[in-house]
Amino acid sequence: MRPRALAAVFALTLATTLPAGAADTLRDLARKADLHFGTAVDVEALDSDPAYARLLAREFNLVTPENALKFSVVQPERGRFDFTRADALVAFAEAHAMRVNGHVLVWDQQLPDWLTQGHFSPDELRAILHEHIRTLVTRYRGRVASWDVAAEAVGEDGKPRDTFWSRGIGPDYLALAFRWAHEADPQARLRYNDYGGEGAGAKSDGIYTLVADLRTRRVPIDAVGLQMHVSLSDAPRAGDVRINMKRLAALGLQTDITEMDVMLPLPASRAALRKQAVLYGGMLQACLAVPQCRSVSTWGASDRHSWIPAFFPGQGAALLFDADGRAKPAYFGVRRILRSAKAGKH
Ligand code: 9MR
Repeated sequence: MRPRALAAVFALTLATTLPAGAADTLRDLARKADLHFGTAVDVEALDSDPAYARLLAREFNLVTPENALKFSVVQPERGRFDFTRADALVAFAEAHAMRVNGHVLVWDQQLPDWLTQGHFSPDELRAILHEHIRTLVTRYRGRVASWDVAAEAVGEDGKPRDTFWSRGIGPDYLALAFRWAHEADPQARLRYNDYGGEGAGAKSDGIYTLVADLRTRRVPIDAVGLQMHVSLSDAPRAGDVRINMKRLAALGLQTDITEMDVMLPLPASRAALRKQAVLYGGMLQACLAVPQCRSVSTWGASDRHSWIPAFFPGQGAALLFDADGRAKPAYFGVRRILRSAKAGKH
């Protein structure tokens, strides 16, 4: 189906299925708190699972394609770009007044073989990356409000990671990527996005040092994304997250919680689901306490479409809705906090 036609179908299904009391959805409460509430989207499931599409449209006002804009998906052969899935998501978002976050321009995973096996010189790699960024960002100029320009470039020790791009182009690849993205869409909000550096510690300090250096060099970076893939036993303290957001804000940077999920051992017990709700609520409160924190996104909407069970066997139930789209304790907790925040600082 063509993206426009797809969008029309979604608009129709939404109009006929919104429950009573829909004004109390996450997206409406978030808007009143001057925040966006988002999710990663499995674009294939948009087609095959109408209940999933309805859930997205009802609860979220910000979407990130989970995989549709990754290098190997969008440029499977050199110079041949495939925007089928990304276009469908952008059309869906426009039909439902959602913002789109583009994900991700420079990352060292999900790279196509033609690139990783290609033995390119540094100049050739620069040209390939420049062309890739220019093509994607130009195509969605004015339609994709923010981009994850670069992701996961810092190691656990806080030092820059050795990646395909740093080896191939040299350490300046990050600054170049931000400059090229800015040239292609000067209005887009440009973000650095990483995991495991949300609170206190070496990695968080390393990310801070990296983005502070970019700011000093007048590289066009606007925001830092804190991914927040956590478990009950391994999550940062919400107070440390708030402090980290504040020091990033002092550099002139906005922040977002970009990929939150809280994995639980399966089957998830009631006690674990309650603790999960507390964790989600604490991170949302950290964001609400810092005016520069502009959005909270989960890495998926329902447990039916989540990366966790495939990557961490025996774990799952990480999101706000269960596999049947039913709201979990974490959803009600988040909603309660948003409701009380609506007259807040944002
Ligand atoms: O959820 C994504 C999964 O479907 C992909 O197979 C995987 C590939 O590595 O990437 C997952 O998303 C990642 C995101 O793009 C960047 N941050 C970490 C996310 C979870 O691995």
